[in-house]
Amino acid sequence: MSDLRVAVLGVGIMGADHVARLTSKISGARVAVVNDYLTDKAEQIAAGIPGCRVIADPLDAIADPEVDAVVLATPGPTHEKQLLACLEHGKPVLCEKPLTTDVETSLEVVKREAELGKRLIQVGFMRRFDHEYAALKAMLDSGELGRPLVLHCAHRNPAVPPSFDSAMVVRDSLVHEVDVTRFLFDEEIVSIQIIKPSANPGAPEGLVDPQIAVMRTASGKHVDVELFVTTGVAYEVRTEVVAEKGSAMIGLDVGLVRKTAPGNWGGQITPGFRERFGAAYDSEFQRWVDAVRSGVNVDGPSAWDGYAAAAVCEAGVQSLGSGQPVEVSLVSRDSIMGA
Ligand code: ISE
Repeated sequence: MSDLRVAVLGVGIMGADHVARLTSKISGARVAVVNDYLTDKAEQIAAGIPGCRVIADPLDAIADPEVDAVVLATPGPTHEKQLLACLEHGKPVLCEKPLTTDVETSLEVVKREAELGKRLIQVGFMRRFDHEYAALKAMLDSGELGRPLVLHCAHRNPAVPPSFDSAMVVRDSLVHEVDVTRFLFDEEIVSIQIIKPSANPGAPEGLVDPQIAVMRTASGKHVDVELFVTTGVAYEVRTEVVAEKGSAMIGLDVGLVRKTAPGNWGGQITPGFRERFGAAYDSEFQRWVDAVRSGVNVDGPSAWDGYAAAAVCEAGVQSLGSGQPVEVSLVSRDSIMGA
């Protein structure tokens, strides 16, 4: 079987990482086309990959007959048009979060894909491919812990770019715990409240940080998430499920433990999400490539997962403004996908 010819759209930090991953770590695929609004950057990346071309217009790159599948690592506001083009040309697409930047357009994308009757879209919620999250999910599904009741999470970043605002803490960071909750519990989130504790004096002016998100699932499970994106320390993502018959925790960052004189012990926290979730991205890409090549429907996070996450984040941003719990508004899944 010949290699999957992939177009990577957007070669900023994540896109360039994905180009490198597809080129040197993933089998069965090669980067055939790159595109970026910064043409020089695209040229520079293409020059390092044998047989890789630059196509200046992202829609032309999607339509190109020598492109079998697409990776979108472009800015969120461009996703809707690019996803619809992938659907129109029948090209499988792995889209970095967000699916689109608002709930209405996300729903439109879900509907258009459903009309095709074939899954072409996978959303890049990479945590589902992390071995610790996979082990936690398997443990919950095995029933060993009984019914899960509560989820406690911490999501800490050492720093964020200057453009990061308070709503992005919800839409860009919390969105991962939103997906993790839906993944682990197999149910929708019905309400969310964002609480604002004392602000970190080290956070940039105007950034509400930390934030605490309190969510409730359809069956009544409680989820709380501490979001703190300017810790100045390192990258920490911890997740603990408390269930009827015990609890389970991941993300302790206990790799190598060093013991040195005079009586010290310690280890290292991963510096950022690219290091912490590097192996998860690798396995996400390999599974996607394998599924697309073998003609099997992709089984990673779907357009619906992207839409549901967008709806929860929308309610979260409303709560950030009002301080009150906000109900999540979702259309019925069966009305789109069929029962
Ligand atoms: C970033 O966009 C990510 O996706 C990271 O996983 C997350 O930890 C970070 O807060 C986001 O800004």
